[in-house]
Parts: sequence; structure tokens; C-alpha cells
Amino acid sequence: MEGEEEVKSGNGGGVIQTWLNRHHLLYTKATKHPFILSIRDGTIDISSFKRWLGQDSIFVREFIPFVASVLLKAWRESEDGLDIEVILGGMASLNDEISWFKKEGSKWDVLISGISPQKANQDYCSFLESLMGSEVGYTVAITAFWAIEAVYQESFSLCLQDGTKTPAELMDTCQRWGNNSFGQYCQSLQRIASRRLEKASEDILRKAEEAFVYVLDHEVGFWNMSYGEL
Ligand code: HMH
Repeated sequence: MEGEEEVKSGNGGGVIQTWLNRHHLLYTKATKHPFILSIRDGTIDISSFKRWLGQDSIFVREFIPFVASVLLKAWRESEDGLDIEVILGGMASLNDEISWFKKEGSKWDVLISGISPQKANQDYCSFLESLMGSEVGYTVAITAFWAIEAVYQESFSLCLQDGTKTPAELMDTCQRWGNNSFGQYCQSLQRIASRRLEKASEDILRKAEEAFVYVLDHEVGFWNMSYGEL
């Protein structure tokens, strides 16, 4: 499977493919982080997992208003009504995630109400907030939204592959973001982002690429925090 690491190029893959090639190293850092690899090979330190769980449950609460802001932008700016359905599906799965975090938190004795966000988490949430204003357009916002979901999808689906040693008690977490239907949802987001990016001005393209890179940076920071590299 090692050969799959090769990044396709020259296939007319569009803006996102160009970025994936250009930022390949950072993308790999975000999607194949040692935290994820340690889940995958069963060496994960459970205290790291619990730290991630607590911090991510805070993040997801902050993520809701961001997704709502993307929905509003789609409603105002999108020429395709299907965008709303895809984003609304994302909101619905966030609703489910909130309940899941509560249940999972009690399973692992992680009292979410007693946790405060660590710096990497705060930084990430501030970044989300910076994208929520009306001066940030739909193309940039949907690109960031896609990237945020795609990193989790790609990361956790790695832990579900055949021959991995993901601990049974973490399978539920990996399934949550690694499952096929979440994968399809991410593909829908990618298609929307691609469609917008293909028509975007140079200025928007630059801003969207910057947002993409910031998402990857913040995801790496978030994994580092969970892994305990403060
Ligand atoms: C930090 N990134 C982070 N948390 C999440 N739950 C997702 C992405 C995906 O929703």
C-alpha cells in the first residue's frame, strides 16, 4: 500500500489537487499524525486519548456556529440549492456528535464540564471565529469546512484498515469519522469547494489556499496537544 503515498499530478485534478501536491508534507503531518498512528498500532496512551476526547468535545461546540455561518453564506451566495442540503447534513451529524461526546465522556470518565480549552484548541477556535464574519466569502468558508472534516475522515479511516491494531474500545471513535458515509459527505463538501474554486478570482483563491493551510496547521497543533507535546 506504500505506493499510494504518491501524489497524483498532471491529471487535471484542479485547484484542490494542486494544493494537495503543493502542501503534501503538511497534509501528511495533519492526516498521519503520531497520535493517529498510535491508535492504529495499538500503542496509544489512554491519557492522550482522554485529553483529545475532552478537548475535541469543546472544539465541536465551537464548530457549530462556524458551520451555521457557512450555511448562511451558502444560502446567500450559492447558486446551487443542494449545497444547503449537504451543509445541513453536516449540522445534523454535529448534533449527533454532541450526544456521542457526552456518552463517550462518561464512558471514559472525562467530565466535559470540568475541562478548559488548551492553547492549541483556543487558537483553532479563534481561527474559526475569524472565518465567521460576513467579510469572509462562501468559497473560503466552504473550503475551510471541507478541509476540517476531511482531515478527520482521512485520519480515522486509517485506523479502520485491515491489519491495523486499533484497540476495540477506540473503534467507535474511529468509525465516527472514518466510516464510508462520512467519507461520502466529505466528498460532497470537496465537490462544492472545487466547483466554487474553479470559478474564483485570484484573490479568493489565495485566501482559500491560506485558509486550507491554516486548517492543516491547526489540526497538527490539535493532535500535538492531544499527544502531549505542549
Ligand atoms: C479538531 N477537527 C477537529 N475536531 C473535529 N471534530 C473535526 C476536525 C471534524 O469534525
